Amino acid sequence: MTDWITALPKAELHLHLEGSLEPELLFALAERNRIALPWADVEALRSAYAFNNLQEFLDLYYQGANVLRTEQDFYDLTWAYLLKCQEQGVIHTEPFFDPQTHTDRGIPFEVVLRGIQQALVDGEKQLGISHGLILSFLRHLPEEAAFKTLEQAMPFRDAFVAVGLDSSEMGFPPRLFERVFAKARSEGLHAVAHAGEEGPPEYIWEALDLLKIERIDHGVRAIEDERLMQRIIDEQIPLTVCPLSNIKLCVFDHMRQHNILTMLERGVKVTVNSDDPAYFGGYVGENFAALERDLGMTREQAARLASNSLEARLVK
Ligand code: ES4
Ligand code: ZN
Repeated sequence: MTDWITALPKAELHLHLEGSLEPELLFALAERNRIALPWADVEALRSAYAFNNLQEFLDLYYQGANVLRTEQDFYDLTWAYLLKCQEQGVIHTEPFFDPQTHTDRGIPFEVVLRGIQQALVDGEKQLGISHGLILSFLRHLPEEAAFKTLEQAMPFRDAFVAVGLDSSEMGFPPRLFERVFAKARSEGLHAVAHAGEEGPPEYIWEALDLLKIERIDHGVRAIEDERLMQRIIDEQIPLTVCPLSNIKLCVFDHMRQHNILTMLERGVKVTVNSDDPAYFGGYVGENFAALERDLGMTREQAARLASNSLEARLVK
């Protein structure tokens, strides 16, 4: 990664904290919590990071999250991510966490939240990195489970800025979560959602019109629908694009086919993000570097992408 990329002040707007769990920390937490792992060592785990689609990745990602048990575990996970931010010139982050991944394993909501929140507060004080935490619902689980999660979160309302929607996209359209998003918005929370990663443009329309989201996570399939493109450009709705993720999950065959710079030049407010950096081969800086290497991104384009990320923050 080159110095000029590091030097650009950037915000990261699409990052799953559970996806920043590096194999080394995963093994250390397994040992600390006396959990047996199905992989012999860090290398064996790393070599399992080969995916044909989103679901194959998610299966491993949920398995990895199983080592996260205590408040200290969630603190250590978040702190390691914030140190990466500092290293790479990320001055603001709006990370997701998936409470259901943990509460469904019997970890209390407040254990997860307190660990993450304490690290974020320390990161602000000690590293100067500002934040806005996003509570994300798992869309492969029922609406009722999302409602229950929102209820558990409400005593900690001030710890979040938004709700999100992630996990398996195909077969789980945004419309299934219209009511729970309405409830969250009535509590004054912002709304974002994964849409148009693997799913069709119709899912992006639903996320905008029914969930009333302010920012689209991924959204790369918007390019298939010209009327949708016009709306996104006219209303300057930000897209949190994750280039290395899209290649690892076979959304595009090769980085040379990625549409992020085409979108940028058409006037879409696209941003560069890492999604699940421990699994996809890098943090924000490595994502920028891949765009330079394979798409010939210029410094001027990089500066616009970085400036978009600051403008697209929910927390300013
Ligand atoms: C995710 Cl890349 C991606 N898509 C949907 N849900 C997710 N959760 C973690 N990473
Ligand atoms: Zn994501």
